[in-house]
Amino acid sequence: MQVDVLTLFPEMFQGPLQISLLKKAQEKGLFSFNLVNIRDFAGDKHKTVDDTPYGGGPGMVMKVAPIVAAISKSSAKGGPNSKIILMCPSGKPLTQEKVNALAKEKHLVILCGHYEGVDERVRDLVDEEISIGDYVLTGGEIPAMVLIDAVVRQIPGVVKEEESVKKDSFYDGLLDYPSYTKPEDFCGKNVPQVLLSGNHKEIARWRRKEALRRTLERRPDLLAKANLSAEDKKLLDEVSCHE
Ligand code: 4G1
Repeated sequence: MQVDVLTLFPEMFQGPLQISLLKKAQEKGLFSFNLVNIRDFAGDKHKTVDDTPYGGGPGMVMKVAPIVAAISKSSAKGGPNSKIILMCPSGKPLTQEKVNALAKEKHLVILCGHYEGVDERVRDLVDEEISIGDYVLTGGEIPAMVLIDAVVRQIPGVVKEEESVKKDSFYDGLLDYPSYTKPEDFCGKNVPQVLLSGNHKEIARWRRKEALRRTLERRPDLLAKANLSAEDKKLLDEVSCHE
């Protein structure tokens, strides 16, 4: 997958995309990203990329022409396979379902707004508008990084064990079970006995039950949407009866 990021602040991406899993994914040739500075597409000698809003009001609006030029260049490179995404608070909420769908794309062009946002006429060139949540941010750059992180780890071969992707939170709509590593006793806080038992069937049952317990207690909204087996319902019964 090729990802073009269109932004006024390309430096913001240099850290997060060049460490850990995202770095390895690039080394394996599974993913590459290209930072495009929208300022390079400004038409005047002062490299103007923003201006005051028509109608008045505070802040600056990103100009349409430099963005259109930047998108045109990126999508020409990607041919008909380019998906143009605008990160913005009025977009569709990002979900794991959306992430999994985007992981199948060949070329993503991700546009990040800044200041008070982009000129409304930019939206005509965009395939999808996506939001990572309801809070005020200074720009779409961090949301773009969130999207890239989530999408890249769903590309086959990026995460070593296919297992670990499947076991992750939200794959089956539940939260994670509690995890422990050495030592067995930390200041009198002990690892649950079942995890030391070596009984894999019991361990799997305990983990499923704790994942269900946690989801019930913390995110009942997720539980309502999850696909639960008959066994899950039994475990859930045990959890809610013995509080
Ligand atoms: C109104 C949040 C404005 C913000 C209502 C999630 C937020 C991009 C996102 C804002 C942004 C709410 C996102 C707000 C984002 C122009 C530049 C828009 C920054 C901008 C709840 C500022 N997911 N926010 N406006 O934060 O880009 O993707």
